[in-house]
Amino acid sequence: MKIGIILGDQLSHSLPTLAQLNKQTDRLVMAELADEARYVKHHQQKLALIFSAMRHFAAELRSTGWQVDYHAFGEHGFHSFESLLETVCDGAEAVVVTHCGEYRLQQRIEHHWQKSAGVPVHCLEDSRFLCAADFFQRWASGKKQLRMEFFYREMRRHTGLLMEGDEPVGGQWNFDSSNRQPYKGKTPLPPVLAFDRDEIDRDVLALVSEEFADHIGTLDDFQWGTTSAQAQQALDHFIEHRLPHFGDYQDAMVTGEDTLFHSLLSPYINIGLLDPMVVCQAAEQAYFSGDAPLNAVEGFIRQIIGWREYVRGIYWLLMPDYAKENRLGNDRPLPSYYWTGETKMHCMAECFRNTLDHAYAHHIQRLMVTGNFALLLGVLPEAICQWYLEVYADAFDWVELPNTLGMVMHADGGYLGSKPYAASGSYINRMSDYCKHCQYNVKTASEPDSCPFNSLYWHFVHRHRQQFAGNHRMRMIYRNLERMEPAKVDAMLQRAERLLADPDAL
Ligand code: FAD
Ligand code: DLZ
Ligand code: SF4
Repeated sequence: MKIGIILGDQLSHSLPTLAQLNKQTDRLVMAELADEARYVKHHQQKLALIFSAMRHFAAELRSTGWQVDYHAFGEHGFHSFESLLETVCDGAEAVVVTHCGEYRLQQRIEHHWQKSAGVPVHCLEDSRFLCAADFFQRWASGKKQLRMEFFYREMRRHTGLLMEGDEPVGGQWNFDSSNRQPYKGKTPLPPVLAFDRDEIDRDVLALVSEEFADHIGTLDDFQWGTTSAQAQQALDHFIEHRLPHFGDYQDAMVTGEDTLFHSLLSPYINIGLLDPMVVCQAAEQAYFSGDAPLNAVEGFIRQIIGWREYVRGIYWLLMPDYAKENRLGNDRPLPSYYWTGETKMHCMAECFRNTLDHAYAHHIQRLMVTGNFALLLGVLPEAICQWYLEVYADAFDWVELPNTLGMVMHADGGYLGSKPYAASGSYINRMSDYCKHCQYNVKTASEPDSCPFNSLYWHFVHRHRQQFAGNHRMRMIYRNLERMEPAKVDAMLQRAERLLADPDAL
């Protein structure tokens, strides 16, 4: 008899562990563990999603004939996988597990599990990704800097998505330049998708509110699907109501509109309830049937077969050293409003509200508002990485870390992206209505009520001159700084210094 351990983000019927085992003779083990639930203080909705989806998945497995031992939180004495293995492996000949998404836990699987289990542990490659780790290594080897765009083209060829022979459909690989419209309210927003809650959901919500009340966020507006059928409903809903406008408004932000035309599919894909290729094929089909335009479908598919696979490749290529990178030498703590949401900066307050209420923020909110601000401030990468890992329902180390440390903080020296995504308030003003509702003035930089992003942006550019002046993509920015009147530059830098002395006051 073999034991298959299924982790909380391995909720796929196509999981290699299942293919390797025999329903009749082997047993599956799943456990809600204190060490996993508490090693960072995950948002309450993230915990509820993972536990409820795990319980539903165990029930689905049982209904298809698997023998599953499920250990619910508080109903067993194991705090870690090691203590679980010490007990559940009696009489087993081996343990089977699929490669974990996190370096921390994978290390434990490789170096500690066998000792605890007392039998061999077989770790299988995770076939649910579209790019195998060794393919990425071959592609990356010998390159000083990696560029997502070239990796993405390889992935288009590899998957055949939106391809006509060896050529991209529409004659162009990337339609990003058509995906930068602000949202002015002309296109109606998509209808809301709500899921019925069952007893499993109710039990888990009660458990999380009792046991994890000290974790960030609330459960009041828990809207995530927790079964593979609900995840499929979310996909269908996205394809019909959101995908047609996904491209146009991909970078837009609007007060009170927390999702716009984004898919909200990342948690389902990351925990295994949806297969990334199935998601992309559904989007591709919408293009071929004339239900969604090419800029939307290409933009969406690029996020999944491009960015998602690219950051995973980088993670496994560079861990564990990657997590320690801090090439800009940042050391500031995270201001308290990252936890409370209470700040006068309206753009930040909106992103924090979405984060606290839904364990969600869309990409531009993460990258250009809360991330950009942490970059401009010079926050210690480790602190901001931990925050992103805790607060989002879709956050797992393999995807969160390269996005935060590489894309947002540029702490890897530009290995992941060629230039930092630093921006002043003008970018936020162009892409949103936030500045209209803000106490700060986005048009000025050195007055007492000036937008903090403005002076901090120029302070960032000025203090990192040595790192970035030679970067051809930043040449124009340094030219602009040089052309400014010295008195104006001084006033901006002085204002930035005052803000940096007490960022919590903003
Ligand atoms: P959509 O805008 O609808 O995009 C479609 C899909 O593309 C997503 O569901 C996701 O699977 C994929 N995708 C898009 N962008 C990325 C990206 N940069 N990296 C990987 N996949 C991408 N995504 C996570 O899944 N988990 C994280 O922990 C995470 N942390 C992030 C931290 C920071 C600082 C930043 C800037 C981005 C992070 N992202 C993360 C990427 C992205 O913001 C989310 O995938 C996206 O916002 C999820 O919402 P959605 O499903 O509505 O996405
Ligand atoms: C994130 C998470 C949480 C919160 N809880 C559990 C759990 O109780 N049991 C479990 O098997 N997995 C959990 N996970 C996921 C793992 O901590 C880990 O992040 C992923 O397996 C990494 O790929
Ligand atoms: Fe944000 Fe500045 Fe605009 Fe206020 S003025 S919303 S702080 S960008």
